Amino acid sequence: MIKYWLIVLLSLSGLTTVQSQSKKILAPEPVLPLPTPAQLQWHEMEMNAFIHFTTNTFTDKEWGFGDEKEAIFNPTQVNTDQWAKTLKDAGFKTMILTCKHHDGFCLWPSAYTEHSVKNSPYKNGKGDIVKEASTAARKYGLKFGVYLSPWDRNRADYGKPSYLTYYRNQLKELFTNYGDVFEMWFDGANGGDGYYGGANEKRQINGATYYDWPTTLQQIRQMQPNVIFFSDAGPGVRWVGNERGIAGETNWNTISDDTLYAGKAGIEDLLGTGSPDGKKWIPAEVDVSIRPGWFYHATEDSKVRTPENLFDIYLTSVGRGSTLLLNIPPDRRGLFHENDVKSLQGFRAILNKEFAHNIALKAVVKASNTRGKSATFAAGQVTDGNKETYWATDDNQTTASLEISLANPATIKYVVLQEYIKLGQRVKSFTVEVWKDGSWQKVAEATTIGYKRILKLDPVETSKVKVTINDAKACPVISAIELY
Ligand code: FUL
Repeated sequence: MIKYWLIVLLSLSGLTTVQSQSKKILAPEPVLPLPTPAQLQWHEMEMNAFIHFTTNTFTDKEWGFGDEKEAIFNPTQVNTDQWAKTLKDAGFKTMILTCKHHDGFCLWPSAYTEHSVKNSPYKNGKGDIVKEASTAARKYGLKFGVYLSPWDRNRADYGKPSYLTYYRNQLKELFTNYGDVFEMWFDGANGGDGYYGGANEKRQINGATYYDWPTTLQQIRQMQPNVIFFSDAGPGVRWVGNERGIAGETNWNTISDDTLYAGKAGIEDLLGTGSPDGKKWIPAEVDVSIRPGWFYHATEDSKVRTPENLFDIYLTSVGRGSTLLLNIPPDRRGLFHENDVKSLQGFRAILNKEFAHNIALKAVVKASNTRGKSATFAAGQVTDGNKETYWATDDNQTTASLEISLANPATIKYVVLQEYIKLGQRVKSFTVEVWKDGSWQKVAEATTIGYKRILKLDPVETSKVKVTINDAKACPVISAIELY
């Protein structure tokens, strides 16, 4: 009787193991480290947008010196709904705004400086771009993120301890007055010449110690516990090491933070690839601009990335297990320029066309090994259209293959794979073959999968596709394979 109640209690509490006929087969042990729930959410978003807007938009600079007059910030047709709607329609999930760039001009009426929109002609000093952008983001179902440049070329006390108080006070304003902040972006540019309240000099700070980041992050977490921190070193997400839109072909979400710190030279490759034995889950974020510059310059109206180029970037970012952070800078009117909007629409059209129909959905799949021969971990879980179910092998099995049989022969251009990263990132290498002219022919070979991997093939007609995991840190755990 006692035993019976124990079993009932266990099953009610959800502690029961997975059932396979009469035998219980346990799910694989996780491979550490694991993503936090907020990081998981970040992975699932796939495409986020950056918005660079400040006095630079009006001075044609990329890095304002800090001596720009507030009067030059004069956009006459700001329409943050246009930003948000354009982004939403293109499939973006977040809007991260440069609330303050290196020049120090604040897009909101901060109580701690005169160098802000409140002294500009914009809405006669009554405007607040941070409020307008965050409100529009929410209206269109986008999350909101903030960029607050640590380097401030306007502030007289930049480099002194009092500047930290100023910086933290501003974070307090941003994290308490504008609703939920999904991501906080700390760029790595630091120190150098600037206006500095009229000093007009060069100031160097020690990037590793001056900002006392642990204290700042703790203060932010007290206001908003789930915010994702971006910096070269994380701790939420890391820089990918370049601004060209390219993640490593091998891309581990894991890295050890003692190999990193903001501004450390020569680690670009490591940032792109991560390390298989990394002690922390700090995935790479691919930040890149739709134009050559981060800010709007009329001379670059003809240099907006084409839809095809944006799609290539999608493949080298999202398609390599990363998240794309694409910058679209508003122009002097305060609108996304027509060329940028057109390009984003074209990009969306390509995505819709290329990934219109998953040929593998509900297809029959056979595995060379299935964990405990359990239906719960069976091969068919990769084609069931549900990311929460997965195929897994027995614990000692780090090599295994899946054979997908299509109902009718079809031409395949893309293979999309996903690992069930809630149990850690595992796959080190895999191969894709297709059945052609009576034999298996290799069409692709790659290393990591992670949250998502997209392989572009030379289009090939086939009725069977075989994916072989050649090596993994532990038994593979694959939640999806799609064919397009
Ligand atoms: C860098 C900055 O220096 C650039 O101006 C831009 O904001 C880029 C996204 O981050 O650190």
